[in-house]
Amino acid sequence: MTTTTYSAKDITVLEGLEPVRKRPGMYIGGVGSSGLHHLVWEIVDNSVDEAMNGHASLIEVTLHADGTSITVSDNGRGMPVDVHPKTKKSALETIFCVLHAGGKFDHGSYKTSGGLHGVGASVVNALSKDLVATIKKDGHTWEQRFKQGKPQGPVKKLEPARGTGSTVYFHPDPTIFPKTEFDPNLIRERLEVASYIHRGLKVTFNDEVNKQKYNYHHEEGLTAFLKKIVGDRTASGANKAVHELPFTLTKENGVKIDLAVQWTEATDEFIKSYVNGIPTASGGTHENGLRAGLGKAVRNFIDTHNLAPKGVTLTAEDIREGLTAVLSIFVPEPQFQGQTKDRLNNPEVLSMVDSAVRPALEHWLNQSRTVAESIIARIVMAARAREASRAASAAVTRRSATTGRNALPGKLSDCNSRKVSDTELFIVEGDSAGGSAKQGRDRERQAILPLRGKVLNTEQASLAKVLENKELADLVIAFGCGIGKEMDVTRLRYGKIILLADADSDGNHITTLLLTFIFRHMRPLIEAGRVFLAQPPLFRIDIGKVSHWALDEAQRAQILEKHGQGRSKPEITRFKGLGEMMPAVLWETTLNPKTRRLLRVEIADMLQTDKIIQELMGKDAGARFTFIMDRADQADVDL
Ligand code: TTJ
Repeated sequence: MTTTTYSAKDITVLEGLEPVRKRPGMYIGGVGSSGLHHLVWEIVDNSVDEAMNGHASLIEVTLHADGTSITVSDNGRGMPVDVHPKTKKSALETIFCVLHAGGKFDHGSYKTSGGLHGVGASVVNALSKDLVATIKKDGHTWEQRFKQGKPQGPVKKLEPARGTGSTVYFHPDPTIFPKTEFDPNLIRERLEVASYIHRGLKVTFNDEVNKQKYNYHHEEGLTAFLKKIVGDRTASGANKAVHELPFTLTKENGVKIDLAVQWTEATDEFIKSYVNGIPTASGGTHENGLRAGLGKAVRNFIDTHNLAPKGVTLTAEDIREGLTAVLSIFVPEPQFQGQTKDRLNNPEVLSMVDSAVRPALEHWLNQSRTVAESIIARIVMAARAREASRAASAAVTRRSATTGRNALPGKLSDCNSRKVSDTELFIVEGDSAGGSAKQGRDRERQAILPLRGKVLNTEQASLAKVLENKELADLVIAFGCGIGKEMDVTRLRYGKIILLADADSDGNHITTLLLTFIFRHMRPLIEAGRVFLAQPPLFRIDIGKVSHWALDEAQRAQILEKHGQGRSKPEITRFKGLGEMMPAVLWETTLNPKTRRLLRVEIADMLQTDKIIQELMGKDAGARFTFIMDRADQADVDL
């Protein structure tokens, strides 16, 4: 890293701040929550840069009690306050008032900017109702104040001060942002991640809204991060690590690579990756380089030591099953891609990561033979489990494929239309509810599959075991798209899969079991947005001879307001069960696409979901019930 003395003359002057206030979206992506929080990342990134360059060790962030203003401070060198020869303004003022003002200190250091990031302190200033910069350097405190980006006077020299550092207080402008409340947890999490990525950095978060203080400091860096992730995923006893010490790698040659890897008993692959400190949830060339290098290292090791199993060939997925990893890289000019700009696209990065990982991992495997053997055993087990599942699911799929519709489950009342996008499969709990649904439905487009009795809890069951369960095997056949690694969403026989259960605790239980099954074994259906929850009404309101149905308390109030003023006294009953509903009423309230309300099942946060499901399905039966109920009134169901 080059160290340059940064002074006023190094700053390039570009333009003023009017364009930022006119079109904020161009600079921070939008004025919603994401844009609002960009302001925080932008300011914090400046302190992180100072720390990365070796000049600061502590960053303190305070979310003030009002929830809408923030102070960030560091113990770095302090932003320059000397006066610019051309503009006759302080360097500080230039940093905050000139768009894209950058200095020589950009060169040779990794900008934390990527995509929408790094737009500069000036953008934050332009979009803040108030901003105060306080600098300690040269034996004094210096201060300059701004409103909506405009200086309220020159930088002032205040009382004497020891030490150095920069502090910025800002309050986003409510005339720009419709909602200026920060999300404490979002900020906390980002700071925590930063403390792992920047090993040794001390970060504190003072959440004055919730009166909580957090101190983050990890000398172990990503190794500590990985330990936390594996620990979280181990919550229920499954997903344990198969070896104690992770494989770690830190390397700096053009790109800076930092990596920690551990194989676990989990059945999926879990990689968290970052580029210049920015999360890359959709992966990209860095993650692919990791996969490539890792695969080659393991294969080489297996070949060199004649460890290949008999009777089964190892696939790339077998090698990565249960793999848990954190990868952080720093590249000078990251290119981000995708709708949410969270996938790295620099092609050169793939081979850089690949060629760093392969030899290092191979060396590590050779150095730690017992560990290597546990890992290889894990991989071979994955391959054998895959073979067993494939055989089992092939048996089920064959049943549906060979004999066509004749092989469909006997209790499936199929729809007539074969135009997939038009059709819906309702999975209904119990025969009597199934009967009402069968009579009330639109036969052309709606199919009904009633489930009898309890569905198997699949959380800890192997795929082979799952398919021995008649209810679930029927479900898989009705879907027609296979299961596990063999599944193909494009073969799903219906446009929508809709779970329809009573709005009581039994109903919630069955919904939870089904969602767990789909999440574990047919996750692409959820990812493709094809899984929904139907919402049967909660209340019946009888007014005179007319019955009204309300999906929730809000609707109940609406109905009472609209129809309850007449002569007859409204009578409210809690809805008992789908089975007691007349088919026509079931159609009107729950099935009819024109009047019903559906919830689409979505996965908000994979790690969180995984953890919740494990905790709920793994052991504690009681907790399962609240799981769905708590979320039942949200617009989207976060599994
Ligand atoms: C650049 O090189 C000379 C000494 O000052 C260096 C600098 O600007 N460091 C710096 C900036 N440290 N911290 C910041 C900073 C901190 C916050 C909270 C906000 C902003 C915009 C910058």
